[in-house]
Amino acid sequence: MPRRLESTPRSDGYHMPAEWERHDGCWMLWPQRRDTWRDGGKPAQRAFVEVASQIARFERVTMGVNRDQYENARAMLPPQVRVVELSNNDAWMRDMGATFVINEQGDLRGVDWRFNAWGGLDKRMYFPWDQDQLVATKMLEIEGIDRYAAPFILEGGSIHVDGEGTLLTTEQCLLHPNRNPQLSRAQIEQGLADYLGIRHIIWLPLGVYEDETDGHVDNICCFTRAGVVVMTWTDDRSDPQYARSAAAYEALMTARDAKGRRLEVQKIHQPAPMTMTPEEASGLDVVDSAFLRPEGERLAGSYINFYIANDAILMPIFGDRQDAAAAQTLAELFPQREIVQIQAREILLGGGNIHCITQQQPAGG
Ligand code: KQY
Repeated sequence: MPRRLESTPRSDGYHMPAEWERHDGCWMLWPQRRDTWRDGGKPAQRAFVEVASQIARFERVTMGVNRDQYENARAMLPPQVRVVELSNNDAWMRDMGATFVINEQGDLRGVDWRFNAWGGLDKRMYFPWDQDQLVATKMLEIEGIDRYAAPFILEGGSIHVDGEGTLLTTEQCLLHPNRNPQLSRAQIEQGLADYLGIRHIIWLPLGVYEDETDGHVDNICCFTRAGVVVMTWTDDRSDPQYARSAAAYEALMTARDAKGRRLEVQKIHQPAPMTMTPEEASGLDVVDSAFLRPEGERLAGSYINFYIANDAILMPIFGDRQDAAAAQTLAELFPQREIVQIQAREILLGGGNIHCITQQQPAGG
């Protein structure tokens, strides 16, 4: 039986590897929440099937499903995707799932963060999240992997690492009073060092405009290899994203990583601003306990929210004139990987994208 460990990954010689290191597989959760996914989740389910099917060409995929959707998910997903009953309140495996850490021998362990649905009851009101809080424990139990219970709130989408000691995040999210108001910045930095085995943090001020996660880094910037990052950009100075991307660019250009290197910073132009249509908004259930998502609301569209699979990049596209250029840039940044483009508006309507709905399990030694 897997153990709950009272030490920390850092003290035990574990660290979070980079996403481009070899995976054993990928974890996802099945969308059905009617106040997040329109039309009872059906359009999103089709998009998740496409993501899972494409990732399964490169690594094994496990889909966690609530019991009332088990048969439907099993029927919609191809046989090579493993479907397991795994209760959840919503489908953002990046944020609810375990973050895997590895040691020199290739042994794996999992970090189970505290989760409050992107800000608790203060603002977001994605109540309840009691089942989401248990997802990491259960996936580690299924895999027989020992677990560290981190004593602070963190979502997987709010961090990226280079696997060589550097972590990338945003002040907007990690220092937001709706996450860990009892902790100082220094204490948060210490927690990240202890539970992810990192030595150096690059702080970006803000995430993407109107990103309801309070600016998860995985929508604005990520490492593509050690020393190289790619970020979302706009040339339109009148767009509210301009100042955010410019501030991130400035921070990245003056940063050094854990090994003292300056970063190479690549840009991908964002898709044209997208908003929720009246038809899309009317397909959502309105409940008091959920964040209201009205028509006309700007969607936090970004090409940066891609998943690095074994030998492939799964990238969101939106039917936008920037799609082709974004795919070309990613092909240049990942010359050894197939670039798989997925129409991802239905995932974006829920508040995130492909990176947010996936969680890699590194290959052990
Ligand atoms: O990690 C994400 N971007 C998911 C945010 C979802 C918020 C709930 N709709």
